[in-house]
Amino acid sequence: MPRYLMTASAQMGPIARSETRADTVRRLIAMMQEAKGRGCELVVFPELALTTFFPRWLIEDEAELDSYYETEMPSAATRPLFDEAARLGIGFYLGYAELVVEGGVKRRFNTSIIVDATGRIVGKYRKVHLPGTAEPLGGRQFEHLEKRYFEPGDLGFPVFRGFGGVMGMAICNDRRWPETYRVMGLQGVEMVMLGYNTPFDHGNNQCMDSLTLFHNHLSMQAGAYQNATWVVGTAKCGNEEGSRMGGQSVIVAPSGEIVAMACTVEDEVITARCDLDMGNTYKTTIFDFARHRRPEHYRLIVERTGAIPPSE
Ligand code: ING
Repeated sequence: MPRYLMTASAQMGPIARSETRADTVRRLIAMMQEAKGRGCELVVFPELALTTFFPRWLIEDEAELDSYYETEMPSAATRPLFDEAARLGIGFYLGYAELVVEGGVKRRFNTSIIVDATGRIVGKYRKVHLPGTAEPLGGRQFEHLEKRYFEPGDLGFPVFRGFGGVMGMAICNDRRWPETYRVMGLQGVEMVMLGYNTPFDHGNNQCMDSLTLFHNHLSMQAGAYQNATWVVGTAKCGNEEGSRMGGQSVIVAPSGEIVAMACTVEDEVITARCDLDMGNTYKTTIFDFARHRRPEHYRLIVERTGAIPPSE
């Protein structure tokens, strides 16, 4: 009997700097209701889904910077999203900026959570691969200051049991790095959920920037296929405070095929019936890691090429 998981990717259009948490939570709830109405058990929201993509600006006032972070999850402003999820009986992935105080020190992370159909948080992830710079580059309309506003994630790439399978999370730039999927692939992941905010001008290089949408799908399709896992990639997109960001949210099968794709740059729900057993077709043949992978040789090969100094 296939383990079908009816899954939704809830793409968001732009979030204006002036939008409140109540505004964005209302938008998320509307898409959650549409996903449920279309029979879904899980809905994947974008990265930093509660605010505009603030790392595009140099923000020197600490109080203003702190205003983009959540100090508790759920908070009074986000509790309605959790309550509606429990009322509808649908789980969700949510990306947000996390601010915690540890030993009197503020720590800031680009974070995502998985919440089950009862409204309980069953997993948390903190973005490992932070693109951009810590200091402004200047000379461009928008910065990309994630290294200034977040620490690299300290939770690794864990997987979580839920929704009848093995679930994993990533965030935006993580999807470009094969290690992201492989660390979860080695843990038997069956679905990787991720949100992204991907501006078209990041590379400041016309050739590279013209391939933004291609590289978006290439990264997720490769990760899905090479680790025999579903990948759900959900954009926040459109013209957000003058910064144009790519959409084309997708649901990718373990075969690497795109089975659903958004076609607007607005709030848009796409859905797919995901057979969580589909990955086994690959995990027991061409990507049977036990039979075919040779980790003991990889280090030897790398050492011989000098990429990693030979171990003493
Ligand atoms: N954004 C972008 C991403 O990795 C980027 C940064 C854009 C990198 C385009 C390379 C090319 O999709 C975030 N938030 O990581």
